[in-house]
Amino acid sequence: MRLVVAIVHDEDAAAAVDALTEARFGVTRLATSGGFLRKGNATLLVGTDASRVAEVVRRLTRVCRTREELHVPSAGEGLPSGMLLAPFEVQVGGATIFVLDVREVVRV
Ligand code: 2BA
Repeated sequence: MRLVVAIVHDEDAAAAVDALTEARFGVTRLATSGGFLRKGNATLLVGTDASRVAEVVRRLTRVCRTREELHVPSAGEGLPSGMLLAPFEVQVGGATIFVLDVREVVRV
C-alpha cells in the first residue's frame, strides 16, 4: 500500500480529483498553501496499491500543467534591508508528488 501526496495548483485541483475518482481512486483534497508564494494550492491524498501509483502519476500529469506565476516579494520575507523588492516570475510545477509507504490501514 502507498500514500500518494500530490501538491497541485488550485486551478487544477478539481480536474485532478475528477481524473482520479473516475478511475475509482479514493482521494482526499486538503486546502493548503505554499511556503514560498504563500498562495493557496491543494494537496491530494491518494491511498492505493503500489501497482497503481504509476496510474495516479499519469493521470495527474495529464491535467496539471506547469505555469508561470508572478511573485511579489513582501518586506517580511527575510531579504536584506534596502534590497529592492522587485516582482519576478516563478515556474510552478504541474504537481509535486511524494510517494510514501503505508504500513497499515485501519477503518473503524
Ligand atoms: P510554493 O512553496 O509556494 O512554491 C511555488 C514555486 O516557487 C515552486 O514551484 C518553485 O518553482 C518556486 N520556489 C519555491 N521555493 C523557492 C525558493 N526558495 N526560491 C526560489 N523559488 C522557489 P514547485 O516546485 O512546483 O512547488 C509548488 C508547491 O509545491 C510549493 O508552493 C509547495 O506548496 C509544494 N512543494 C514543493 N516542494 C516541496 C517540498 N519539498 N516539500 C513540501 N512541499 C513542497
